Order: sequence, then structure tokens, then C-alpha cells
Amino acid sequence: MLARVHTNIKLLVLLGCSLLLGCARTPRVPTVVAPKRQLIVEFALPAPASPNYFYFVAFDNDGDPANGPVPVTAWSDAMGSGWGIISQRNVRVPAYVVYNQGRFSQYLNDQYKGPPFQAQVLDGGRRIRLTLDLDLITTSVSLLSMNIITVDTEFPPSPPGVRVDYDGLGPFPGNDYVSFPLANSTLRNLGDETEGDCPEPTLDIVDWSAEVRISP
Ligand SMILES: [Ca+2]
Ligand SMILES: [Ca+2]
Repeated sequence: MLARVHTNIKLLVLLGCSLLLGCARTPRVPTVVAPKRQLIVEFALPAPASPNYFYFVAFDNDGDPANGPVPVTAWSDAMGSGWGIISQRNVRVPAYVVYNQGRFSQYLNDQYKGPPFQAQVLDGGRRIRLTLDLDLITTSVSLLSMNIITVDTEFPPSPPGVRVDYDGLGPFPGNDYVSFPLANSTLRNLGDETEGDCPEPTLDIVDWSAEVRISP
């Protein structure tokens, strides 16, 4: 009898412990799954990015290297979104990430897709590194056109010629987007981006790279 009571007390203690452990269990944190198709984009500035300016990584996902994202400038023949446009086709940039006021936002076809998978501000604000889910840019094409576009304001330059502070890949006026296959590959500054083609150091792209990582 005594032995049975002892056992029951043991069971109660064990039950109490398991209930306590259950109460103390931390809430389940959703597992973050790394995208199988990643695009890592990095760019550098000679001075820390300004919270008041706009830093775009822009993509054209039509698979055609004959056109791509370019900055809207006094020389643009259409205003597009006010910061970028697809050359030749004169349509809005379909996919991009923008950094402004300390916040990164990703868009596809004008729909907000949340923050990028990963975004880092390095070197005191002089270097930005993004790890993007390629599926939020395209699921259908095997070639992507990209530009990095920095502007002092999102709005169309009005009257034309007012905007002077902007940069894009390539020499001024910066319409030299790059196109690359969506297979494991790395592009580094193709010698096309230098210091001084934008007079504002917080907008002047001086280095960049793009890396595609496809997991099996
Ligand atoms: Ca440039
Ligand atoms: Ca530059």
C-alpha cells in the first residue's frame, strides 16, 4: 500500500514537472527557409547612404537583354516611375528593392512583397548587401537585366534637367544596365562604375557585385 502511494506521488510529481515544463516552453519560432534561388547584390558608396535619398536595385524580368532598367533623367523620353524606367519599352520597372529612411522594401509589379530575405548596411552605411529570393523577381525567364539606381528624389524631374544628383551603373548619365544568366555565377564591377560620375558622394556608386546562387 505504502509502495503504491509512493508511486502515485511520484506520478503526480512527474505530471507536475511536465506541466511546468509545458508552461515554460518558449513559443515556437517559425523556421526561416533560405530561398533555393538567391541573388546577392552589393554596392558601395564613398559616403554613408542618406536616409532621405532612395537606393534602388532594379530588375527587368522580360528575359530580353536589349532593354533594361535605366534612371529617369533629363534625357529620358518618358518619366516612368520618376526614378527608373525600362529602356526602349518605356514602361515602369517591374521588380525592385528600395532602401529609404532605414527601411528595405521589395516590390513586384507594384505589389509590396515585404522586406528582402536579407539586407545589411555595412561599413557605416557605405556598403549595402542584399540577399534576394529570385522567385520574387521572376519564375519564368533565364536571364535578368539589373541596374543599381540612386536618386535624390523619387518624383519626376520637373522641369526636365533639374535632377543632377543620381547615379546608375555605367558612366554618366548612367544607363548601362547589366544582363546575366540565372545560373550560378558572379559578376563584379565590370569597370563600368567609378567615383565622381555623380557629384553627391552619398549617391555615387563606386563598386558593385551580383552573385546568383542556385541550390540543387
Ligand atoms: Ca554611374
Ligand atoms: Ca559612380
